[in-house]
Amino acid sequence: MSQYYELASNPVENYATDVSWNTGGSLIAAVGSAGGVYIIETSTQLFDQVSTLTGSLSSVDWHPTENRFTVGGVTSDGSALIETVIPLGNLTGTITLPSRTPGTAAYAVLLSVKLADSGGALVSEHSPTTDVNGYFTLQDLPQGTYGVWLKHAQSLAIMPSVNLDAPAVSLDFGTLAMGDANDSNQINMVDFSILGAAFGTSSGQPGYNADADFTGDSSVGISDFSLLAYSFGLVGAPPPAGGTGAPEMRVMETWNRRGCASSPAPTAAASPPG
Ligand SMILES: [Ca+2]
Ligand SMILES: [Ca+2]
Repeated sequence: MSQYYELASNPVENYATDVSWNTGGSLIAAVGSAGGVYIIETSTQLFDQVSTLTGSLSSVDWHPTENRFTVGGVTSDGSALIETVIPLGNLTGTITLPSRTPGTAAYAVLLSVKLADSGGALVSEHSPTTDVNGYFTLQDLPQGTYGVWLKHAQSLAIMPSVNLDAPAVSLDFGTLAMGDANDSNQINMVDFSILGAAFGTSSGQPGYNADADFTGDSSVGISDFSLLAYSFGLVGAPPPAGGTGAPEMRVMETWNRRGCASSPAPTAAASPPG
């Protein structure tokens, strides 16, 4: 029995002239007679068009140890072409906010997200806002394995690791520990004092301080105290230190210079019986 992946969304008549598997076989890169470079996820058969090069691309080879591949061929203007392509991926994250109701405005919050490489150095910084169900997406991240440091201004930071060696990856960050009124990444007496000074007030009243409203209901009360007390004495994950992530950022710039559009949403590939 055989199976094949049809590049159904390709807007031009095209056929694959070469394919190459990455190390481990989780991804396939394919190039076509009319240009276009595709990444196919082996397990799901989802694919992304990762380049809109036009011409006749005749070869593709994954680098044996690094997450990149090289494309060779002739472009539509007749130039010989050798390009290195780093696949980009999207990360969709979800958070849970205690004592808030999904589907309400209190669930749409600004987050600080920082990617760290395997050595703990900062790669990139992001400021996504979640939707009302706690979801956010970071687009066009260079693939690889990262620590993802995530903090809400009133929560302790967490830093799970994620493997982005796929066009679209999801990560559940779990429930945030709320109670950090001064955004210090520690929940201690300082936060308790801020909450105490505003206790019993609502938005618009004297003494109200939104920094102590951990539940997002525009008032400071017992439910906010409960969240603070639950995590009192805890410290969040330290943020990635230093580094500008130069190698990764160069990849992004190269990508942009080449005029490659961001990857479209993965589309289920047809797989007729073969
Ligand atoms: Ca604090
Ligand atoms: Ca509150």
